[in-house]
Amino acid sequence: MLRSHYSKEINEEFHGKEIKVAGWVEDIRNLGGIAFIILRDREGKLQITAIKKENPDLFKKLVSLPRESVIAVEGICQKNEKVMNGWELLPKKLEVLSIASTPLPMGVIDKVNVDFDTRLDNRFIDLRKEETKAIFLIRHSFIKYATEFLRNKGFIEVHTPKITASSSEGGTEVFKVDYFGKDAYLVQSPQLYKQMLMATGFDRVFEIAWYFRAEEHDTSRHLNESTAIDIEMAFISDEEEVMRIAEEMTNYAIQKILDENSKELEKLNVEIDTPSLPYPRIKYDEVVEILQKEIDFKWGDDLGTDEENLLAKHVDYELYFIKDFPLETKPFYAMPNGKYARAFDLEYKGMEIASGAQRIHDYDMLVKRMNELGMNINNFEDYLKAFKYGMPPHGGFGYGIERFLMRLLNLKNIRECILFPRDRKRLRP
Ligand code: AMO
Repeated sequence: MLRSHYSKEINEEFHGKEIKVAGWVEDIRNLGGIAFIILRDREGKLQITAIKKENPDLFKKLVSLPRESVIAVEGICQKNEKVMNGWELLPKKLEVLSIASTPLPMGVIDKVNVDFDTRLDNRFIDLRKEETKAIFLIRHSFIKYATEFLRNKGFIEVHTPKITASSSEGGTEVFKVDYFGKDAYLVQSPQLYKQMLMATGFDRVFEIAWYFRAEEHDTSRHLNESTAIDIEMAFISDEEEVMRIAEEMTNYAIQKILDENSKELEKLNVEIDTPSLPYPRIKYDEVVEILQKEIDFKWGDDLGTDEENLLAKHVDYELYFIKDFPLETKPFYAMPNGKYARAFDLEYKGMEIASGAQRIHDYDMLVKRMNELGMNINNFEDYLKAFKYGMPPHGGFGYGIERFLMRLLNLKNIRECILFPRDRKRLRP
């Protein structure tokens, strides 16, 4: 065993006891007869205090290690009010597990600002930084608790194909792949599959989904490969039932993050209040009225970044829904309601983080709608078949994980929220 304890596990009972810690050499301060080594592990840091005359060989080996080398140290815990965390380790045995090359491509504790590309090029080191790591610990909590909420509400976790024969969200924004000589595509979302699953009797499903979108634009809020929490639920009477799941899931996860991630939130300098339920609902028609007071905006126009930002200035809430969109602005599968769609977007600080709808579940109506939109229904044969033999009313949403985190943590670039971002320029690492 290379490690008996993490640094943070040391407490009063450990004084005078022997333990084994392991991690990265963050810093070395050699004063000649005594040296202070900061060892960093996943949970925190610990000072190793080496005294030359007590063990000259070990001392020499320790102080000559390049920063960020990996070691395991066996030693005696000693209480010391004067050192970080109130504890130090007096080393007895040292194992060098990996020597780091020099110079490092970027520092871990240095205060100098490294540009974002250098950080992403060296993501494995960037993730050693406490602020970067904090984002992913909060991401972990968000997914853990959002899905815990869904499981508690009877949703079943599913995994649908990522390579398909047809596109789900329409448009040309698909990545084509060669599938044994046939054309195939990476899925834009699990939309078609999660709807087909509503014809099975599963009733409520969710998926941590991968979205692949060959969108050309290079913005701070778009990724070409992103992740989402997708849900679909059957036997609903309207889209409001779906919206309630979205808002309650959000509040549940935020509350848990507040309970469990105070250290990480502090590292990122973020203060959060749990929003009150229900979130306000703003109808698209009201949005038009608000926007028309300031800009040229016609009924039927899509809401872009500028419009969303402008709207946010007129709303006193951080999280709110926009609903009752013009039918034409929403995908073919959204349930019509006169000239409107039973669809909604969830906005967070002026950016769409999720969108959803009640869907068309009637086969004839769906085919009619697809024809109206000029879609080739032959490409959707398998999807449409699921509507012919018993399909209950249903609806769902897709909830962007990176978008949510970006807003929760006030981050300027969505790439901060995914380990190895894929964008127009970045296919590596
Ligand atoms: P939509 O296309 O609105 O809806 O996507 C749902 C949510 O996914 C996130 N998202 C993205 N995040 C980062 N980069 C991207 N390129 C990107 N594209 C989407 C956003 C968005 O709100 N099938 C429907 C959902 C449904 O109705 O169930 C869909 O995909 O947060």
